[in-house]
Amino acid sequence: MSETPKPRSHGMFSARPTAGPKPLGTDQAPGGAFRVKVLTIFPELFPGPLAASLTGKALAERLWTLETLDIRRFARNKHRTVDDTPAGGGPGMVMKPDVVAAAIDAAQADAPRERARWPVIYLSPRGRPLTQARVRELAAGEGMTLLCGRFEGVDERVLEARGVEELSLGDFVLTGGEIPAMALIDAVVRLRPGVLGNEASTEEESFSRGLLEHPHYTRPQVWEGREIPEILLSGHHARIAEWRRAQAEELTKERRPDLWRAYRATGGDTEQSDAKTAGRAGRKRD
Ligand code: 4GX
Repeated sequence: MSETPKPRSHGMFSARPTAGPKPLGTDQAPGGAFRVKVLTIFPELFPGPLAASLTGKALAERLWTLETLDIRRFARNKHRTVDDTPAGGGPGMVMKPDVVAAAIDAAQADAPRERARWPVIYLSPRGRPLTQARVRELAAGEGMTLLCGRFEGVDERVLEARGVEELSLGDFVLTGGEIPAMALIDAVVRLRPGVLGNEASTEEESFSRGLLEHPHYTRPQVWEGREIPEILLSGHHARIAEWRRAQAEELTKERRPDLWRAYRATGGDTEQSDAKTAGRAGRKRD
């Protein structure tokens, strides 16, 4: 006789039906809460740092919800085995496809089938690099399911069979996908309406314009003998904006030639065509 694994939610903030009428003034944000499900063998790591600061406040306000599913609960045998030795030999262990598939299926049971509205994402150094553009798309959806791998990774067949998207946070190797999952959640949740208080528009920031950010300064005016650049104290807003743009371009050119090439290829430095910048529009440097 096969017992049906009962996925227990470890999330303190999981969405659950509320009994009776809701009090006034507690309506969800427009579009509803963004729902995140995390499949992990370490559910106790969540919400972790996501419980703090802006993401934590938004979680408490139910602008987003977090549900963790312990992958081990979907293992069939007595020892709750989630991994096995790699076919073909070699070091380490591989997460079993049957166990991982059961966990994914349980997570998707009450989620939209359409992957565009609710993708299943596996965090892995083999994935396509995560971009702010993908983060924006995810934030426009209803939710996402994140699979956190440990060991040498997950059996390839489960990724194929369940249409799993593989995303990488960068060219380095961690011990598991939990920290990348938290980073992805943070990046997505901060773009949801109501999460960033009155802070700067996210359209202004790094990557939205294809450039790294200009340097920032605050008081004191002189610190350890270093002065704030004079232009920033001038009150000339147009000249300040121009200075910042030049700084952003220099930094990008020097540190991120890949971003710089893309920026130039898409005419990022010719975009502004109003009176103030028309004189330099179209001018290409380096
Ligand atoms: N960006 N990790 C995945 C398991 C694993 C090992 C090998 C596939 C191949 C990572 C990253 C990352 C650690 C998550 C290893 N999966 N995830 N895990 N870099 O390093 O996203």
